[in-house]
Amino acid sequence: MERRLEPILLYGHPLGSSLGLTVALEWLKQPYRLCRVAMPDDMRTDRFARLNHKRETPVLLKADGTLLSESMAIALHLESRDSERRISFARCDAADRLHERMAFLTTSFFASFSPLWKAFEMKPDPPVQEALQAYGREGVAKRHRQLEAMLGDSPFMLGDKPTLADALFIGIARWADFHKAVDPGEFPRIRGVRDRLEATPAFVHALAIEEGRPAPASEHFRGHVEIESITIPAG
Ligand SMILES: N[C@@H](CCC(=O)N[C@@H](CS)C(=O)NCC(=O)O)C(=O)O
Repeated sequence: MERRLEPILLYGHPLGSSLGLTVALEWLKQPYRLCRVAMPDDMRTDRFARLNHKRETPVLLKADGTLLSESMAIALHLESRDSERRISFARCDAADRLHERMAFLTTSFFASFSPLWKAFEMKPDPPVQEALQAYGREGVAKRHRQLEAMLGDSPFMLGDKPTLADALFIGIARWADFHKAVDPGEFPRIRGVRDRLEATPAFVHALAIEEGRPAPASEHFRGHVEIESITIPAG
C-alpha cells in the first residue's frame, strides 16, 4: 500500500460539518491536505462511492493509505495522533467527558437538523415542508437547551482550551443560523463559545477554504488534492 506523508481530509461544501475537522487539523499542528467535495454532485459518482459507500463527507484518507468515514471515528483518529494533547486530554476522566460531549454533538445535536435539511432539499411540497420545519426547530431547540445546560462558565466546551468537541461543534453550530432555527439570544453560553471559536485563526482559515476564498497562510495545510488523483485503497 502507498505510504503518504500526510492525511487527506475530503470535506463537503457548502456548509459541511467537515469544516470542524479542518479546524481540528489546524489545531493539531501536523501537516495535512484537503480534497474538496461538492455536495451533492461529487458524491453521486462511482468514484466517490469507492471512497465512502454511504456517499457522505467527511472522509479521511489516513497517512497509511486507508480510509475512514464518520466524524466521530475521524476525530478519535486525530486524538490518537495528538501525543502533545493539543485538542484532547490524557487523564482518563477528562477524556471520558470529552468523548461524551463529542458523541452528543455527532449524534443528537447533528441529527436534530435532519428534518430542516430534508425540508430544504426536497421537491416543493409546502405542507410537508412546514411540518418538517416545525419538527426540526423543536428538535434543534431541545438540543440547544441541553447543550446550554452542559456548558459551564469556561470559554470553550470543556475548559480553557478548544478541543475536538469544539471542532465538531463549530462545523455544525452554524446550521442554526442557516435554518433560522433558534434565537441565538436564548443561548448565551453557546453564543459565547461560538464567538470565541469563530475568532480563531483555524476557523477563519477553514471557512475561507470552504467558501473558496483565498485563505490566510497556514504552516500545516499542504494544499488541495483533486478527487480524481486520490489512490483508492483496494478492498
Ligand atoms: N454520521 C456521519 C454523517 C455525515 C453526513 O451526513 N454528512 C453530510 C454532510 S455534513 C453529507 O455528506 N450529506 C450528504 C447526503 O446525506 O447526501 C458523520 O458523522 O460523519
